[in-house]
Formats: sequence, structure tokens, C-alpha cells
Amino acid sequence: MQAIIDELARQAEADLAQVTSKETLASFWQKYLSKNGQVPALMKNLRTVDAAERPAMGKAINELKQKVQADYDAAAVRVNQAELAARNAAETVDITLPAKTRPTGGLHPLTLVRNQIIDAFAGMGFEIYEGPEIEDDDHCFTRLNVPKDHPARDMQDTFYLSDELLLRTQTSTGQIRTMDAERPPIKVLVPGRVFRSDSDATHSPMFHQMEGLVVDKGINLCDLQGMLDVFVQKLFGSEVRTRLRPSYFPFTEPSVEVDVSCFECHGKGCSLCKHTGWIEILGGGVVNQKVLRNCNIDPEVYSGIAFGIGIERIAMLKYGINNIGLMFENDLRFLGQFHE
Ligand code: 2U9
Repeated sequence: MQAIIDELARQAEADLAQVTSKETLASFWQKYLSKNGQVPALMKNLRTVDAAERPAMGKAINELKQKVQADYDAAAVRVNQAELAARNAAETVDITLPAKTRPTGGLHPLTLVRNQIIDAFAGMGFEIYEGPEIEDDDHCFTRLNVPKDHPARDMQDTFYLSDELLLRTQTSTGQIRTMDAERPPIKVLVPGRVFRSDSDATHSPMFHQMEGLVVDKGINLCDLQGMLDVFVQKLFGSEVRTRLRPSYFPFTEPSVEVDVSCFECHGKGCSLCKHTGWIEILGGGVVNQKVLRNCNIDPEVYSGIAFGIGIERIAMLKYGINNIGLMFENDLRFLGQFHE
């Protein structure tokens, strides 16, 4: 019996050396340790052994069983670790592979310019106000001192929704609403869409404006030019300057057209500035005292300055766009040129 035990121990050791996978491990267990395996079979044979030898043989079979079981457990750990290591090696990520590129979106040129303008004025303490696009005659015209016979009030120029309601032609309606809601000092920037019955290469029936209003004690035209200088230098470069020319708007008195020195030729003269060295970029002025009175602000105590910027015009100048329609067609060949 001892010889059979020794032989089984030798055989198990030899088989264990062949265990390299889950499958061979399972076969090993089946052959030696399962209910019908060779180690339990030895136990069953113990009955046939002489009663005197039985305790020693039983001990020897138990020791064999424990050894084979321990060897099996160690092999199971070894096989699992080896399989894990093999799987990890197969799954190794090659970090030197170039990444797959996906097309990324970008900001629309009008959004870029709007953000740049907001950044410039926010740095000077302006707050943003956004008013409604559908307005009434009172906010859009009457309180802005736009007289009844002004061409802006004509059906040819303004989209009317009813006798009373219209699509705002300028974001100035927002400044009126601000003055209704707040007392000076006021420093507000009003961006938004505006609508005018006008369409050609440089005009669109819908376009975007950014208007500003400052109302406080002792505000004058110099404050306007100082703020606009900061604005143009932020947008067009630190070397540009502004120039004010007399103009007329019903809501400002005096009114000015504001030119920026040509950022393309630096004043020498080129096709962008039509060989004048200057480019017209916006309008503004000192708020007409009638407009302040229309908003219950005493012009003997307070004064204001205001300006209006066409965002499309600034974008066209800054990026050399020659047709306003390009900005509304959403052609990716056009939009892709503005990705930063
Ligand atoms: C209030 C008082 C005054 C806003 C102003 C302009 C001059 C102006 C144009 C720029 C290009 C319109 O989009 S555009 O065609 N705007 O020239 N805007 S003064 O003046 C105001 C606004 C509100 C209460």
C-alpha cells in the first residue's frame, strides 16, 4: 500500500509540472482530488489493508491528500497570475499611437467679436442688459426723441407686427428700460439682435448691435472718447487712435461718428480705409437732454454719453469679410476659418 501511495505522490508531482492553464489545472483536480479521483480512491481501498497497518496507512493517505491539495492550491494561484499577466500584456495601450482627431466646433465670428467687445467694456465697469426683441413704438422711437416724421418710423425701414408692436430697430430700447428701472450712476452695455428692412452686401434685415450708455454727474464727450480709445485698442491693437466727426442722431446732442485710424496701413492709406487713413466704426454722442427727461432723469443734475456699434461691421473689418450674408449662411468652409 505504501508503494502505491508513493507512486501516486510521484505521479501527481509529475502531472503538476504540466499544469500551465485553467484547463490542465481542472484536469489535475479531476484526476486526483475529485470525488472519483485517485486520492479518495486510495481512502476507499484502506478497508482492504490489514487492521494493524490501517492507522499508519490512513495517516499516510491523509498526508498525501493534504500535499496534493496544497500543491493544487499553489498551482491555481500560479495559473491565475500567469493568465492575468498574459491578458494585461495583450491589452497594453500603445501610448505612442497618434490620437484619433475629431472635428471640433468653434465660436462664430460674431460671437468672437461680441465677446471681445464685452470684455473691453466689462473691464471699464459696464454691466450687461438684454431687453426684448419685440418692442413698442414708445420704447423704440418716442422716448428716444425720434420724431413722428422720422424715416426710421416708416414701414420701409421698420418691421411692424401691429399698429403698436414692432421688431426693435436698435438696442437703445434696452437703455430706456434700464433708466426706467435704475437711478444714476448707470453704466450699461446692451447687446442684441435688431431688425431693419434693408438688404445688400453690407446690410442684413437682421443684424447685431452693442450699445452703451453712461449716465452720471459731469459725464461729457471726453469720457466717450476715452472709453472708445480703450475699446478700439483692445480690438484692433494698441497703436490705433479714434477721431470724432460731427454728425446727427435724434437721441444724442452733440452727435458724433467715430473713426479708428487704419489698423491695416497705420494711416498711410490703403484700400481698406479707402486711402483716407481712417475707418468709420460707430456712432455716439452726449445723450439728448430730452431723452433723459423722458426717463425722469434731471439733465440739470445728470448728463450721459451713449454709443452704438454694429457687430457685423466690426467683424467684417477685423476679419476682412466682404459680404455680410456669409455670416448667416453657416457654411463650415467660412466658419472653420475662425477656429482659435
Ligand atoms: C439712449 C440714448 C442714446 C445710441 C447711439 C448710435 C449713435 C449709432 C449705429 C451704429 C451702427 C447703429 O448699428 S448701427 O447701424 N448707432 O450710430 N447709437 S448714438 O444712442 C443712444 C442710445 C440710447 C437712451
